[in-house]
Amino acid sequence: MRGIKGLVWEGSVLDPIEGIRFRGRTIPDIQKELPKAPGGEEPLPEALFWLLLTGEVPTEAQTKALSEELAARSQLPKHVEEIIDRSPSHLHPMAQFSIAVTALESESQFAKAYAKGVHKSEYWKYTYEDSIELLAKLPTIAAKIYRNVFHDGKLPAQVDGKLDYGANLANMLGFGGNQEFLELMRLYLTIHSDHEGGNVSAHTTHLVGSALSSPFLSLAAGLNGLAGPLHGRANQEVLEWLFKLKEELKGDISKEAIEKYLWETLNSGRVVPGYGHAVLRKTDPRYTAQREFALKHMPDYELFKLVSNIYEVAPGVLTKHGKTKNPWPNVDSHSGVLLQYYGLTEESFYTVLFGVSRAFGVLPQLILDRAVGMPIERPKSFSTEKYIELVKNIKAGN
Ligand code: HAX
Repeated sequence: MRGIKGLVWEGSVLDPIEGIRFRGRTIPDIQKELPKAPGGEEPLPEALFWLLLTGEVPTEAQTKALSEELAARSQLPKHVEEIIDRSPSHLHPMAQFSIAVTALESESQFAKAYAKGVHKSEYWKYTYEDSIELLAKLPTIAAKIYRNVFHDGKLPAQVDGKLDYGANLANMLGFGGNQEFLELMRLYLTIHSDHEGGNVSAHTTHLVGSALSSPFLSLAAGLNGLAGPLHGRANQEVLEWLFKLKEELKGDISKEAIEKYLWETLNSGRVVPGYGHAVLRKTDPRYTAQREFALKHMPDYELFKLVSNIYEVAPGVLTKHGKTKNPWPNVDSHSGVLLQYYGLTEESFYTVLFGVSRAFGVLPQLILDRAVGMPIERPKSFSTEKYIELVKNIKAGN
């Protein structure tokens, strides 16, 4: 269905050359226009949620009120905590994340209101309530999974009602002492949020939501799609691929050695993770924003230099290979390196952070879908045999 225009999505539009615009604003625009934390430089994701939902940039006071509301609603129900704590550590963090979000269904005001027979003109209000509740709880879920799987199972900090969303997430993960990491979280959560409606996670959330499943069930479905290696898990794949490259090249990260490794990947029938895109035909501006962050905060970091060298070689190799329509890097090519630098080295966790962010993009649309009474999504399908018949008829001029 590549290129078929068949969805309505208000929050963002993706231009193949220019990249993403959130309600008409580029990434540099939102970096400039959205409210920041005191002393901070990067935009706050909760301000982006406001923008995506309403089309308006919130004031600092409005953003602060939203940060406070999200912090106040961050506590998990006991059964969700228990489900996370009982998950075995070999269960992928994204599977744990999806299970925990599904288990929040018990809290759904929408599901309860629907069961009571509330009028459909009211659906959006309950969807809004559920969405705020869900966003509020995601950092605690993510941090619990991270601390359980990779550390001692204890949260090093509780949510602080005075802090913004990114800061609370960073604190609970255990990186609270580092102001640069806090800034990275704010930037990361903002730029990974929305990428128009047709990508797997956004489309799935919208599709499942169209059956009037609650925001909890709808987002969980989207997260399951985000967990795929061709979508959000590409950020994990990139790191694994980089480490193998480093091992095989034994420290030689010259362009010639990288080129040889790229060909080995392609000739073995695998994709080069972090490169290519279904819509983009240029370097992803989300890649560029992260590259600029790296140039500012870690210009001499070895892994960043490696990513930069690959950036100089891979587009040429992929063009020569001749398959991919877009030989340029996407968002996932860069995100993991930044996290590695600050000590968040467990790459199988990275897609969870992407998932927290993606909620900021897909939930506003779910609220709007309910507000305008979007119908259930149900495209028509045919068997291959029927398609052959249709094509034959077209060829015969019938
Ligand atoms: N390396 C090798 N081959 C690639 C490639 C890559 N990075 N990107 C595309 N191709 C191949 C495709 O596999 C396809 O080959 P076949 O004809 O043999 O099936 C061919 O080029 C044409 O594909 P395309 O039209 O250019 O790309 P698609 O729209 O089908 O797929 C993908 C887009 C992003 C899935 C694809 O480019 C890819 O697999 N990239 C690597 C994985 C990745 O980085 N995914 C993250 C994308 C961003 C995102 O969603 N983040 O969450």
